[in-house]
Amino acid sequence: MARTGTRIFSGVKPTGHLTLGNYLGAMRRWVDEDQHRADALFCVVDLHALTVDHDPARVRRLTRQAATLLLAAGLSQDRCTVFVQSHVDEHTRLAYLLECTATDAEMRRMIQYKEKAVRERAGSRSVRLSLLTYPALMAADILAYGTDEVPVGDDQAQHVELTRTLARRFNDRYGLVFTVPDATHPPVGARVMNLQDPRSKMGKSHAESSGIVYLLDEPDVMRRKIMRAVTDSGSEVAYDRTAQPGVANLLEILAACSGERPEDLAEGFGSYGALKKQTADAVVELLRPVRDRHAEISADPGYVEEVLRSGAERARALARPTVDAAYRAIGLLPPS
Ligand code: AQP
Repeated sequence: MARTGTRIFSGVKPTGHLTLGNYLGAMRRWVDEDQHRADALFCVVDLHALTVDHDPARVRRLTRQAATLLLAAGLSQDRCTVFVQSHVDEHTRLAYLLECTATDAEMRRMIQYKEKAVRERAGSRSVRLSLLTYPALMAADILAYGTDEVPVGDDQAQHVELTRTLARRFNDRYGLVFTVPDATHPPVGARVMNLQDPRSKMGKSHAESSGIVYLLDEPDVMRRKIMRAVTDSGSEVAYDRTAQPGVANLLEILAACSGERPEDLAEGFGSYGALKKQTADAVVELLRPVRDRHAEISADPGYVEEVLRSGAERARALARPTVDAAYRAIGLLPPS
């Protein structure tokens, strides 16, 4: 696990059960590529789950489940560092300095803030201040580790861009402390859409679950959801995201599973039914080993705890010098 030159950081929020979107957009690359080619850290970003109305016991449960799923998907503690965000104080220590670097206008421009604030208000819930400021915490998650690359789905591109802006601004004002990271996205599967509403992202925190494939859904449930996916009027299978978003989503999911191109796949189907069936089969087979391994690892909770304990210890040691340097650079007197 020695640093090879490139450092990678990414995370998942325990705001719901992890989805096919999380897997295709992020986790699969972490497992298949990132942990093998770089010094990679993967984090269950539990503090981010507190930015919207939450149930404490559920967040705890989902945090453990997300960590277990990361390991079940194939992250190995011999190859990378897996830990829980709240176990490493450096994240919140640095977040405050980045709040002092960002402007409120920058925070208010974030699409996720706008969308989630609307959702909270629609549910007659007040909008937590942390929903507005959370991109500063996300920037801290990334910058604390001298991260070069942040492998994420498309929906996180704006937050990574803000992270880059804050890193540059801090470095310009106070001296070179932070590495300016790049976001990386998968070639297909960077934005898996909701099966019932293919113009919206498949997000894990939606109340209505029929359009969302969860990694731990039973195979027959996955199949049913995909077979009932909303397609478009007409019957020709063509890859056109604007005119046929439902069909395009299925083609992209199948392409992400099979390694082919959605355009090429479209030519091989005579009906929506055949496309749905092949997509359902591919998703079930792709996720079967993850579900099986999740069951095995869950039977040994001591193993997960040990991975998270040693992961947090390593993460703390990596983050501390950078965060201390940021404290000094911004003008805070070090303790004697
Ligand atoms: N639908 C998606 N397609 C591709 N990538 C996705 N990701 C999330 N959804 C999709 C990527 O998965 C990683 C972890 O995501 P997250 O935990 O930060 O956020 P989320 O799953 O989008 O869930 P939220 O933010 O709790 O709320 P909802 O569900 O309401 O949107 C990230 O790399 C993300 O890009």
